[in-house]
Parts: sequence; C-alpha cells; structure tokens
Amino acid sequence: MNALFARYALLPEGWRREVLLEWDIHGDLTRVAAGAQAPLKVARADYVLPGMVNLHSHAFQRALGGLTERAGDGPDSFWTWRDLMYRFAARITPGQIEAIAAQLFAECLRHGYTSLCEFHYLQRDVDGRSYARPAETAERVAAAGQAAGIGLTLLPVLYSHAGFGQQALKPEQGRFRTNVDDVLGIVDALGTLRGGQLEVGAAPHSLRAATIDQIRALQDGLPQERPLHIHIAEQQAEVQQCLDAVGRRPVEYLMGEIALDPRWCLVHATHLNDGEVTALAGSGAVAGLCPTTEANLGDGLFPLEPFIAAGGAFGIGSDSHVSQSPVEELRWLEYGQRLQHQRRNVAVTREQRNVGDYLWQAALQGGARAAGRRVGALEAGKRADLVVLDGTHPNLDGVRDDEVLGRLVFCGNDNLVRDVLCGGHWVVQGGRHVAQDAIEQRYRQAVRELREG
Ligand code: NGQ
Ligand code: ZN
Repeated sequence: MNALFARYALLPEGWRREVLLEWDIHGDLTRVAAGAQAPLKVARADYVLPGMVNLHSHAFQRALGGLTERAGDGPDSFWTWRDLMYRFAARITPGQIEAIAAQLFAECLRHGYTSLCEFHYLQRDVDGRSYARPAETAERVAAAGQAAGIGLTLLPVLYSHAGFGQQALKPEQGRFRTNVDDVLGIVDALGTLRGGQLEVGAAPHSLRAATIDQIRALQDGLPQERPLHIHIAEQQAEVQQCLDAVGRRPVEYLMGEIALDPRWCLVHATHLNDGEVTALAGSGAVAGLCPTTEANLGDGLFPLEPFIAAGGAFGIGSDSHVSQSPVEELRWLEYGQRLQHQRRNVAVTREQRNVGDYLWQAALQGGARAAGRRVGALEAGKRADLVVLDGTHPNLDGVRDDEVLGRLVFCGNDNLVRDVLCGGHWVVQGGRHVAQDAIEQRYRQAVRELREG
C-alpha cells in the first residue's frame, strides 16, 4: 500500500503529530492528514522530513573529491584547483560519467537529498567534437538518475568564452564549448525525458563564459517556466574582472541587463554589496549556496543575515561533492556565519527562532523553486519525496519534534537517514540504497579506469 504513518512529520506549517501520508502510482502525494488514526497494516515511522533539494551539482567531479588537497609550488587557489579539474575532465568518457553520477546520486539519496539540479557542461567528446548525439552525456546523467531513483533537473550549459570580453576558449575548455543554438538543441532533445522525475532547464555557465546577449537569447529561446541557473560572483577576482570589463559588479550587471525572476538561480553569489543583496532578494531569484565547496575552494562567505532579513530565497547545493550530505551543507552555512560574526543562531527570522527548522524549510523552498519541479513539501500534489530518520538512534531517542532538526543538523556525524522515498519508490531502506552493490561496482570500475588510463 502506498502509505506511511508518521508519529511526527514536518509539514509546510511546521511539525505535526500522527500524520498519514498517501501517494499514487505516479509518485505524487495524494493526501497528507495530521491527527489521523493509524490504519492497520500501514508502515510506521517516528520522524519524517521532506527530502532535501540539492540545487547545484557537477556530478563528474565526485570522482575528484579529496584528490586536490596537496599544496603546489605557488599559492593554491580556486584557479589552480580549476586547472586540476580541467585535467581530470579531459579524458572522462560518457560511460564513466554515468557510473560516477549514479554513485553520487545514490549517496545523495542515502543522506536525504531526493532532488538534484545537474549543471551539466561536459558535453563534447575528448577531441572537442560534438558526439553523434549532442545530448549524449546529458542523457547519461539522466540514465544515472533513473538507476539511482533521484529526481533531476538537467541544466545543459552555455559555455562559449574563457573570460570577459569574449576571450577565446582555452584548449582545455574544448569539451565544454556550446553556443545558444547548441544548448537549445540539447534542451529540445532531452524534452522526451521530461516527467514527474525529470525537468530540463538551461544554464549560462557564468558571465565569464557567456555574454549578456547570449544569456538573453537563451532566456528567450527556452520554454517559459523552465529554470535558468548561472554561476556568479564566486571569487573576488571575478568581481574585479567584471568591474574592469563593464564597470559594474557581476550581480549588479546581470540584474541591470536581464529581468531576473523566480525561475533564476544565482549559484554562489558570494560577493555582494548592500544594494545587490536587496535587489537579489527582491527579485525572487534563488541564491544557490554551496557551503562545503565554497569553503574547499576558498571563495568567501555569503551575506546570509541581511539576505534573510530582506526576504531572499536560498537553497543548498553540493557542487563539487566534497560532501554528499545536506546536514553538512546546512551546518557549514550556519557555522560560517557564527565564525564571521562571533555570534550564535544567525539563520533565523522573527517568526522562526529554531535554526535547524528554519534552515531545512528555507532550503526546501528555495531548492524547489530552483529545481522547477513539484517538490519540497509534504502536501498533496507534490512529489512523494520523504526521509525517515532512525528513531532508534541515541541522538533521536525521546526527542520532541522541535528538537529533531537541531539534533540532525548540529550534533554528531552518524547518518540518521534510515529510509528514503523518492517519487513514490523506496530507494533507501535501512540506510542502504536498494541498488547500492551494482552502482558501487560500476563506480569502482570507472575510477579504476580513470586512474590507470
Ligand atoms: C565549475 N566550479 O564549473 O565546475 C566551477 C569552476 C569556473 C565552481 N564554480 C569553473 N565551484 O567557474 O570557471
Ligand atoms: Zn558549479
């Protein structure tokens, strides 16, 4: 039977007791009733959360995680990391992309993500030529999504230049090269895959890699309501290059030229002045925050407190996948602010004083908007995406509903996710992904090939 009875469940209005959840064969929730009677023969759970949205991913980078942590001769930076990443991206095959992505998606599910937005730019063959099917590698990511059972938003990337002023691509960027027509062609080719578990948007890589005219053409050519993502203002050097090129800061420049709305997600948006904070928050666009990668790459800290005060929408992403856990992203998001301001309990509002509850709900709302899919809340009409926590773990033993997310986000390192339902299917049971053995085997094989090749 497609139902679950939760002692406590996090609904849009907050924690509720005795919640009966039902879903249909399409994977949509049909009924969410609090204060219900437990029907006979319906599975029971102690604590149930809506599955989290991972709004920013480059899946292939999962296999590079932890291998760039050795100092070079000069000072290491985002830009020296990027050279290592390019070298890694140069040889990877479509089959390896699929194997790595499936492993990543299974790990994400095991840690409580049920949706993921793939910012997909590795689209050409190793020699820079188009594959016979230009959507080849994107289709591989979609296949991996299906194998793991995660909900996907595929974002084929527009990548035409190496830097501001339409600089020619470097040879090592040859596999990323696309123009607006290429991207719209790939979006079109992926159209047949759209459905409950998959949406297709598009993403200009950055203001470095795409011009404003191209971004406008992409926005105009993409079907209405589809999500648009862009990397922006991640590094101080990028802000300076933008100022030098056009006399305006990246977010200021983008917002001055393109009408941003809730279909947009600005990934990182780390370096903002006060005016940009207010303007971005007011636009309804989502700030795509990736705290573990931003820390790993030495980006800086997002101005979270004024952005929340201005009513801004944000979500979390794991980007380069040094972490596959929403707990770690949310923990670092809050801890970065505490370290910076030398205060506690920063990510709250006047109405919501509970940091864990605020962060989980806010990241769900922003993440759902960025994904452009019916996700992010336990309510009828949304996807049946939920996480059952291990109520027998000592950290959750006897805790009240308003203590659950404090314990989950801010205490310990055990993975408290026991079971995960995604699109109406149980994809994680007892802490294991249902296809874990096969997915891991293919991943190990792919990594072995890459290391030996
Ligand atoms: C990326 N990653 O596209 O993988 C980027 C680095 C760039 C992050 N921004 C490359 N974390 O921005 O040029
Ligand atoms: Zn990125």
